[in-house]
Amino acid sequence: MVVKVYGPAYAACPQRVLTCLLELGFEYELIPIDLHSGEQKKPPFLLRQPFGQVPAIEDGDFRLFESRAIIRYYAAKCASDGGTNLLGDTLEERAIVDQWLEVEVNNYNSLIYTLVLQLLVLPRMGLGGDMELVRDCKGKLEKVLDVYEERLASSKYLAGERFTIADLSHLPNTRFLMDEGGMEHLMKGRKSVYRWWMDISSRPSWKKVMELRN
Ligand SMILES: N[C@@H](CCC(=O)N[C@@H](CS)C(=O)NCC(=O)O)C(=O)O
Repeated sequence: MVVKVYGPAYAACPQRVLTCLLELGFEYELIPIDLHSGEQKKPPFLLRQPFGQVPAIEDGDFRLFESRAIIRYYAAKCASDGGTNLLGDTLEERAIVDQWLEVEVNNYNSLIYTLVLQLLVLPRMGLGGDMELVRDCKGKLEKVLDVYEERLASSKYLAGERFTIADLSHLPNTRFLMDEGGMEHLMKGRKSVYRWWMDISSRPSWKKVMELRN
């Protein structure tokens, strides 16, 4: 079954899902949603995602939204079918993957979400970003990255020695820091974090998603 992914390939949350599907070898069809015209807030799309945000998927009769729920689902499906395992083998390994996925949502994404809003979205709408808030978020992000540095100094990937969806989930937001966010120095200044970024961002799945943006 071909997985229909609703959402543009340039947006971070659909990128998370596309990278996961590519890693696991699921066939997909990308159905663009025009965020600029507000298509995600209109009734046909709201039937797929009642909060008016991308991505959403349709896989036969099965529908799902929330990018991290989607990647968890496909990772579990693939692992239980004996395919690529992006989750870990034991209950404990899987719990560590979950732990870092939660860190990504609560400690990492929450700060970067605010930075993207203040530095990209509001200026594009002709509104000035709140630079005090940006400074505060950057300071908090440095502390989070210090924790990552410590972890990644003794572990190849966040959840251990293998690449998992916990690492994958960090790709879209970390690209923002490295590119238009102008915060490359925060990564480069942390040897292990930077080594990790260079590793995960060189995976063919992510490179393909970067091509799909154009
Ligand atoms: N928690 C949701 C967040 C979805 C989200 O923030 N999507 C953004 C694109 S990355 C979006 O739809 N933005 C347009 C909007 O909010 O109207 C997920 O991970 O799927």
